[in-house]
Order: sequence, then C-alpha cells, then structure tokens
Amino acid sequence: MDSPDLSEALYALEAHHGDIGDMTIADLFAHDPRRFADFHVVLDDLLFDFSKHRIERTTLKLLLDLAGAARLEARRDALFAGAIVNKTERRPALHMALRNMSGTPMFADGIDVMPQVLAERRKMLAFAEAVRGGALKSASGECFTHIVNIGIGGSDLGPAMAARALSPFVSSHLDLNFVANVDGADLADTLQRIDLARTLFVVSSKTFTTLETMTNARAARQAVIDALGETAVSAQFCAVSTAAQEVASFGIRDDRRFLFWDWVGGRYSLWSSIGLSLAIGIGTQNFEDFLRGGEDIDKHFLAAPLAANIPVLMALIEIWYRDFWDYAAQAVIPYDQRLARFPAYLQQLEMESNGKSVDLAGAPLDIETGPIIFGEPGTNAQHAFFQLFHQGTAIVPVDFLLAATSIAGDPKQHHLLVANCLAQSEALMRGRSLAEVEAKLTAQGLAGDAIAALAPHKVFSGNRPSSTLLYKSLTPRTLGRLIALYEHKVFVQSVIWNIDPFDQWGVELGKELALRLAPLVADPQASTAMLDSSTAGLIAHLRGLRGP
Ligand code: G6Q
Repeated sequence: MDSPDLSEALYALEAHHGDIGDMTIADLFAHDPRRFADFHVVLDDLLFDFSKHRIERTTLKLLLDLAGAARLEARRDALFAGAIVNKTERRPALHMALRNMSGTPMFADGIDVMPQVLAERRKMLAFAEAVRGGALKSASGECFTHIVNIGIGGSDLGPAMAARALSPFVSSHLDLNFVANVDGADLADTLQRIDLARTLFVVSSKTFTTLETMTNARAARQAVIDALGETAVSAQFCAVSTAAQEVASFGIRDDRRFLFWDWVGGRYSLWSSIGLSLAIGIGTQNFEDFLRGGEDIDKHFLAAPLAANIPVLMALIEIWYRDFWDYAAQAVIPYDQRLARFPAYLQQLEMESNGKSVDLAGAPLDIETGPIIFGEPGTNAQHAFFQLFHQGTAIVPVDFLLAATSIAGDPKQHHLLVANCLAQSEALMRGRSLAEVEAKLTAQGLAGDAIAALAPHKVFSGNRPSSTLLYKSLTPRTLGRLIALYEHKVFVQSVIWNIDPFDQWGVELGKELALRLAPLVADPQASTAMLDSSTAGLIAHLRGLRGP
C-alpha cells in the first residue's frame, strides 16, 4: 500500500465512509427511484443486483478510483498475457486457457499453451465418452457404473461441487463418488456403496505426492487387488496430474494419464483434466458448455467497463465492507439446493487465495484482507444462522444466488423458494423499527407492559447489505459463469490488496508437523518429551484411551 495514488484513493474512501455513515440502504432507495436501474448489471440471463448495499454513486466512483490507482486493468491484462502473477512460486496463472474454446493463442513462458490444452482436453473427453458410453470395459469386461475420484483440496472440491450442482445432467447409470479425507472412513464408506468390479478410480493430484490422496489411492488399489487380483489394477485406475513420472511409477498406463500444467493452480483446476470425473458424468457437450460459461466471464471481465464489470463490482463492494466498515465475514447463500457445496468450494477459492497478511514484496499489510466466507443453501440456512444476520451485533453481507426456474423440481415449490430468497434480502435491508413492532403488537391486542417487554426482541435494525445473482437455471454454462465470476472477483481483490492470490504457504506448517507427529501417534513407546505440554498431554491421553 505504498503507492501515493492508492493511499489517496483509500483516504478518499475513508472520508466518504465518515460522510455516509448514518445513511441507511432504505433511505437510499427512498431518495432514488432509479436506484435498482443504476445498481444492477445484466449479462445474458444473469443479473447482478447490487442495489441493496451501503453505497451511493460517489462510493462507486471512489471504489473505481481505487481500482484505477491499483492499475487493475493493466494487472488484469498481465494475468491474461501469462505474466508471472504467482510471484512466490514464479508461475503464471492461466486457468483461463483451459476454457478458451476458440484456441486463440495464450502464452506461458513465451509458449502458446493452446495446442497442448486442446490436445489434452480432446484426449480426456474421448476417454470420458468411452467410459460413459460403455466402450471402455472394466477388468471383468463390464461397463463402469461407479466412478471414484480420489483427490483433496483443489483436486476434489471442484469436481465434487460440480457433480452435485449438475446432477440432473449426470447419466443415470453413473454413480459419481469423491474420496478426499485421510480419515479411512471416507474410503471405507465409499467402498461399501460400490461394486468394485464396475468401478473406475480416478486418482487426481497435481503433484501426485499429497499424503491423503496417495494413502487413499494405495488403499483403493489394495482393495481392487484383494477383490479382483493384481491384473485388474490397470483396467480400474486412471490418473490426472502434472507429474507424469510419478503417475507412471504408480502403475497407471500411459493412455490413462491426463496431464495439466504448473500454471494451473489446484483451486483453479476444475477446468482441466481434474474435471474428468465430472466429464464422465455429464458428457462432452455439457462439459464444453461448462467451459463456455467460464469463457463468457473471461470475455466480460476483459471487455466490460469497470463500472459495469460484475467481478470488479463484487470485489470492490466486498473491499468497501472489509476495509472501511470492518465487516469480517461474507456469506454466500445459494437458494439452489444443488449448489450445496458451492460455499465450501468458495471457501477454498477465496480464503486460500486472499487469506494473506504480507504483500507481494513480503512486507506486512496495514489493511484487512480476505473475509471469512461461509454459507449453506437457503431456505435451510434461514432456520439456522440467519438469526444472527438479522439481529446479531455482527453485520454479514450476503450474496444470494437464485435460479428463476428449477430443473426437475416442482414449479410451485420453486415459487416458494424464490419468494423466500427475495424476502430475506428485503428483510435484511428494510428491518422493522420499534414503532412498527409496537403497532403490530398493539394490533394483536397485547397490553402496554407486555409490549414493552417483548418489543425490543422483535426489532430488526435492517440496513444489512446483500447482492443477488439471479440466473435462468443451473445449467453447466451457468455453473461455469458463477465459478469464473468468483475467481475474477478474488483476483481483483488481490490486486487492490497487492497480495499473491495464487500461492498457499499457509497450509504447509501443519503438514510438516503432522509428518513429525505421525510416528509418535503410531508408536505408544515413542518419547514425547520434545513436545509442548498440551500436545504431549493429548498424546498421553490418547494412548491411555487406546489401551495397551
Ligand atoms: C489448491 C491447493 C491445494 C491442492 C491440494 C491437493 O490450490 O494447492 O488445495 O489442490 O493440496 O494437491 P494435489 O492436487 O497436488 O494432490
């Protein structure tokens, strides 16, 4: 944050925050009949409503000045041009190449990556079709009916989330499973549900060294050997990785290895061969539509003026709350049951990317970065944590995601779902004053002292912000659009905060310590004298619980 322009833009926003502190969102609507018209953006069937926020035109102008001071457009163009944006790992972040449908050259390290991207995509989709259509048989000559993706983090959350989101598009004869946790229960429960003889395991790991994935992959291989014999392994396994050599050493045949590249971050890899299990489920046309959705947003991000650029607006509004209002959390509430895993997916995308406290040069930041992201589908969430949204002391801005029509759901039920979503954003914004509560209780016939006792509990302060993303229905293309919107939002924020959104060093320390502790947990005699007293005490109690 040492650029004078940036400091000036931040000061201007700080001063503006002081100026509009008392203004409510309801006031903003009351004073401006054009508010919705001016505070929404439409991109095909997708509408982004950002009118229910504590912002006015000046706020937007100042936030856009901030983006200008951070040289957002130049940084965005550098991202697409394959510049080394992941500074600490010295890599570009070119996941947009994976959804480039025209093959227009895109460069990493001066080399056009598109020929290899298109070739690998063709190879992966041909394999997916062979599995789906039954041309590719299991060791016993049967069609595959169960697919088990073994991966974790970026090699799990994307395909698992998308398989659920697009379940109506998954062939009914295919059962998609996802095993991630090193907790053996994850694999054991999956093995219970499937018929091994008709199961294809997809080992998904960028590095092919990840403890959880390799442990589960070895256990799955052993289960196949035990049930079907050693020779079945080559027929029942395939792999997705950047590490061709390690995949070969695991015993996976060349024609069953699907590669991607260093310039694809794990949490941005669903667009690559990491999407194999999804592609098997939904088929080539739907998978390509999903990629097209991502490409739609790339084009929008590159071409739309910043003031009408959805990921830019999403990012700037969140920065407004994080850095000037000190709101520490952001909720994502899909009123779309099949997006149940979308908040978890975004937790990784956003919190791993922007959960940083030093800038690109390694200097400590003097500004708050990524908020805590959480969410659950509505209406379920209304019956759980929405109480805090409406009446808690913390203010949590919400992104509502809503489909106009349901795929394969009852239309009447869908009307109720939509009404609930709209009601929540209205209630958060409008609130209910003490006078309104008292009038309501009086109309219900309550006496004066009963009203005085109850009324404060029924007041809603309102003035609680939300955005709504409204789309026609949850198709593969819509899902691609939603994911890419959030990806670019995260990137824009990283530019303003001047942090590296493509590394994740914060996950390393725990991994290292786990490796050091594993032998002490496994061996009841091993000394714990070098540990802190809490860790040593926990291990002692654990040993006691396990018995001799
Ligand atoms: C994502 C992270 C991380 C990664 C997993 C799995 O951006 O890098 O979540 O995806 O640790 O790594 P592998 O794919 O290498 O097994």
